[in-house]
Amino acid sequence: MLGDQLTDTLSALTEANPARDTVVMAEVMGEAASVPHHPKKIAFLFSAMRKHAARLRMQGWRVAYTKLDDPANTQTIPGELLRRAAEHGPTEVIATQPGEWRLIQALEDMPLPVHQFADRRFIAPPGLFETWAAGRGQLRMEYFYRDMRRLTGLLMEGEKPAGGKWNHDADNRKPPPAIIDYPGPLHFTPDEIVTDVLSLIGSRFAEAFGDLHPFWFATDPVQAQAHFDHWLTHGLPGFGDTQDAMLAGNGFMNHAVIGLYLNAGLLDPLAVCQAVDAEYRAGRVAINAAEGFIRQIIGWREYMRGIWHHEGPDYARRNALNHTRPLPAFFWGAPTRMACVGAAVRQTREQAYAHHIQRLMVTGNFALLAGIDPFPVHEWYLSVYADAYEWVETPNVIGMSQFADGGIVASKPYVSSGAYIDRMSDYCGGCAHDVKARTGATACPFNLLYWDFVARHADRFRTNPRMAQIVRSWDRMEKDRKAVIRAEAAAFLVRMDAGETV
Ligand code: FAD
Ligand code: DLZ
Ligand code: SF4
Repeated sequence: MLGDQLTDTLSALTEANPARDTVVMAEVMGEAASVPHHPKKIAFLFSAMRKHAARLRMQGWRVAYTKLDDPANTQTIPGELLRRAAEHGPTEVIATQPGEWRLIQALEDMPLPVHQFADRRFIAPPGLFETWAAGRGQLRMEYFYRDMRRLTGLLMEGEKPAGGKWNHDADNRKPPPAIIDYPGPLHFTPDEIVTDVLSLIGSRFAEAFGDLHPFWFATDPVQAQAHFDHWLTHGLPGFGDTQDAMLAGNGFMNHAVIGLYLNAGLLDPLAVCQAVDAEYRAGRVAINAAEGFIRQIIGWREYMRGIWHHEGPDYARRNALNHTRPLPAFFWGAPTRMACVGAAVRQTREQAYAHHIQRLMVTGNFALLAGIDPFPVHEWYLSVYADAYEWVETPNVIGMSQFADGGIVASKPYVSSGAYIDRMSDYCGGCAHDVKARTGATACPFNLLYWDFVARHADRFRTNPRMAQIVRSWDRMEKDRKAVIRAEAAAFLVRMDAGETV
């Protein structure tokens, strides 16, 4: 049972027999250091794993649990399975398919029979996405989502969508209000188990990017549910209205901050959607809040799982736009003069969290505009967020954010100039760059790089219906102005690559 498989109804458990089988769980450097995970993420997983092991024992399971600092620890998942196999003499391993191709392969390569059962913790039954995708030219989330609404009955009135239309996203793109009522996620004081884990992680991962303290995450299903209930009452009502907005002084806005709990198995995706559906039906929240949230889970989350599985192991290495620039040091906390990027990275370092628009339209947007190699971008996202696992992170980064899959997930690249960030946040007021300046010494880098990106990829995007108009604007721009933009963008990138503070 892996660190993100902490669910009582996990397929490997329902296939197993407590009178015969041993549950193997292991804290290993092979996973903890597979990428430089944020210390809060490792502390969260190890705490939740230890508590889950204790619960399983109470339920009558025999659990062989390896702590990270156990001298006998082989420090890999296959190594621990083999060590436990030698101790307990089993004939086979029963597993739930991991959410990372590297581990699926490692289990397949074991010198023991390993049965990898489908992960049934998703709302779509195994195989549904493949059936839906078969024979389709384009795999657009919106159509998959509508089928998921029909399948689950969530926000449905008979055959029709509640509120009269399927998608209320147009109501969820408002600039930030001056005040957010929601006080943010519930904080949990570390208990004895968590405190032990924190001292282990503090000593073993002291050099890693990310602040371990203060540590406030929920680490068991009861706490995760208490946090979700708190958000349902206080956060959900404003979720739609503030969904895309960003404030320098509020990293969480009305977001649910449940990705880490859903992905590790502490919350159930269908149950959280049913709770939101009930709030809407009781008249306590507007349709744009309820629909906006439910779409993220039964739409985007399920669709991303399907894409990851459908596209296979080479997906993380896609690079449709042939971007090759190394990831700048400011992604790892080096100073930057860009207030928006600085705020998103700082919050990521402090909380192992940034909300969707910060990930997509600040850090992701910058990486795409600057032509950064998508593979290190993918490794960065996989490392720094507490909710990041390959199955959900790669379709979001390689597909949605970096357009590196050539347009499977996104019908156009998610790029914008500084104007979008200015409209949706209060970052620009405190920035050394001038968001209104398109060229010149003070020009916002997003403005320069936006047109440079359009120019570099004009041939590819001229035939894209959603990009053609922008390419035409570039084509029509005066020659001298184009030359200035391209020269200034190039000079910016040279300074950035040289490690200057930009
Ligand atoms: P909320 O905004 O409150 O949304 C509720 C839930 O909806 C989330 O917890 C999540 O389970 C689901 N959801 C929302 N958007 C998406 C999406 N695009 N894909 C899948 N599920 C979604 N999400 C991850 O779970 N893990 C990742 O590693 C991850 N990497 C991302 C990288 C990039 C570049 C981008 C643009 C998005 C990424 N996302 C990822 C999606 C999304 O940003 C996070 O799910 C969300 O920010 C988590 O915070 P929350 O729980 O407060 O979400
Ligand atoms: C992310 C992670 C980390 C940091 N550590 C462990 C670990 O020590 N033991 C474990 O079983 N799982 C860990 N995980 C989660 C796995 O990396 C995850 O199961 C795969 O990436 C598939 O999603
Ligand atoms: Fe970001 Fe540009 Fe605004 Fe500065 S001016 S915060 S770099 S968008």
